[in-house]
Amino acid sequence: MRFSTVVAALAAAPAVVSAAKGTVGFALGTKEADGSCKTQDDYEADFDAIKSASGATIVRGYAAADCNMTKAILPAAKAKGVKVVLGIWPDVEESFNNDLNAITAVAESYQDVIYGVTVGSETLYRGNFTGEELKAKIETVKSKLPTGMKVGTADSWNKFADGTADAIIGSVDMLMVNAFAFWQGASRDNATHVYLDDMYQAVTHIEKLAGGSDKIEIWNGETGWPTAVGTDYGAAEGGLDNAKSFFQNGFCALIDWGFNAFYFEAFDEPWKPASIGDNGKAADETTWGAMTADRKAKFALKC
Ligand SMILES: *[C@@H]1O[C@H](CO)[C@@H](O)[C@H](O)[C@H]1NC(C)=O
Ligand SMILES: *[C@@H]1O[C@H](CO)[C@@H](O)[C@H](O)[C@H]1NC(C)=O
Ligand SMILES: CC(=O)N[C@H]1CO[C@H](CO)[C@@H](O)[C@@H]1O
Repeated sequence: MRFSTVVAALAAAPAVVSAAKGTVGFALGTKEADGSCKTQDDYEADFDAIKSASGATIVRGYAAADCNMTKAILPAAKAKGVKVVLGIWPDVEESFNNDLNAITAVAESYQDVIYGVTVGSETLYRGNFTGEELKAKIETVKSKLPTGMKVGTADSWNKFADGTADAIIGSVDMLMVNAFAFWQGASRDNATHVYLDDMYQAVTHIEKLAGGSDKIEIWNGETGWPTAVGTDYGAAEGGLDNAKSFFQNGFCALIDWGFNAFYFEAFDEPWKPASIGDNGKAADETTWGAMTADRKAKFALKC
């Protein structure tokens, strides 16, 4: 779809756009730069930095029991007026149970701080579950949480667009659609186009199936761009200026059109080991932060 068509479609369809700007959030890791688990004080420092640089007051995590995240982050969030989307990692039974227990232990007392719960991150993309299997996990979680607490999942945009996620649509309150123009090898100049097109395809499919735009709360669950030079993927080139361009022209465009979105991620994570990317090359995942590990914004973060 042409960029102008996407923009026209977004503008013409109240289904996916509202007059108000969307909400900016950040994905947040559980570890300090040296790999130690964050404490409540560390999360409070995170929130101070995020709020002052971007104005954002919502973050999301991935595995509630990892590093005892839930215990440390919720009091910090309450103190700083921040909301948290907690995650359950359902891929293996042990983490599913640990994360779920960590949340149910505090769900009642922190109902005002927990924005919602995601069951799984890209499990369909990895082929770990079918839609039906994921649906069962989501419904189990929903049955254990206080009534009214939002439950959903996060997955790659194409798994929503191509129908892989169809089975879960009737069981979720909230969906996180991940879309990385970078991992699609988009050049800097085409990144915004690719990103908006991904979101458009996923959102239109979800809304069609759900029977309207008011049925499921949709967020862009992750997007981002690494700042290290040399971390290229096809025509997508890592670097500070390219990341800044993507944040300010791509991410903020989505926000301007009324979508809510989480930038991946708040801070660099230098402790992360190199992983092998989809192209078989070593992928450096340490520099995706909008801020450095010592919490300094790399570029202007207000949309
Ligand atoms: C989490 O806290 C418990 C005590 O409440 C402790 O035994 C455990 O080692 C902690 N786990 C991590 C990963 O920090
Ligand atoms: C830009 O992205 C769109 C959508 O993915 C694609 O169709 C188009 O070929 C790309 N253009 C360039 C110049 O790479
Ligand atoms: C249900 C299922 O397929 N679970 C698998 C998900 O992936 C992990 C590894 O990441 C396996 O250990 C699980 O068995």
